[in-house]
Amino acid sequence: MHRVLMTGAAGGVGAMLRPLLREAYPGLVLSDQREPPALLPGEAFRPADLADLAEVEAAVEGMEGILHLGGFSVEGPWETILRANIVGCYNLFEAARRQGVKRVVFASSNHVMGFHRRRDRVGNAVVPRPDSRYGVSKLFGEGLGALYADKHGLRVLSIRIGNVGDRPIDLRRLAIWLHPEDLVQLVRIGFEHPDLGYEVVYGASANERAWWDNSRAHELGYRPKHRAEDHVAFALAEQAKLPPDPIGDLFQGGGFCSDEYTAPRR
Ligand code: 15L
Repeated sequence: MHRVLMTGAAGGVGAMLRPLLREAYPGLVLSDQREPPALLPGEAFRPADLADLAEVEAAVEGMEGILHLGGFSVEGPWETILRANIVGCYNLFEAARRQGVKRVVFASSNHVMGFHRRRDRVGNAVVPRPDSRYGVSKLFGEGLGALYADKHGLRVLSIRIGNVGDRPIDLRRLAIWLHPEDLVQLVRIGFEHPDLGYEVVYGASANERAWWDNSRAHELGYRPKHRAEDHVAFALAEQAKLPPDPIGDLFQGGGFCSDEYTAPRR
């Protein structure tokens, strides 16, 4: 895999992955609506608005693999989610098909499963319970990935990413934290595993408090190197600064669940 495109390159996760992915894929090409800061000499950038199929096709032309981080990365108004994550994700997969791209790694999200309770341990065969329009849009992206894999032979890995960063920043993140180096390991499985057709895995480091059964990722060779528990004092100290969230604290999606919540208390 030499020609790899990363969408959403100007975003937070894109910035963390850029230097790590460049080591693995020296020909890494970056895409976003705006140019990422501090472009290095020789670092290629292709601008594209995900809502514009022609622009997306131009960006993916000649690529073998795409890491699709692009889109809107939190809850937002329907019009925003529709444009960036529904239309945008369709355009990404359709452009990949038209341009003969071989593999797509799709940045899905833990918010596909957000309304599962924290006491439950969920694998990738459990019914999704999205916690937001954003979570639903990520589920749509997973569906597109499966469709383009089954119908058009694209090889697709959907990673239900937890929370990417240098360390877990509260109690919830002790369960779902993902170090950027571990994310790169999962991305590489998506680009390099010889038998990949369509797979869904969870994007979490080696977290003792995990709510997810990530055995499929392990079967595919994932061996996370980072442990949330190594940062437990910091995460709990940060948690102590937060107010209780009677709904969010029950569910895996946290504040994404309590936001706009109008159902009876559970
Ligand atoms: C996500 O999917 C978001 O992209 C990120 O900004 C965080 O909110 C993360 O989930 C999380 O659940 O912590």
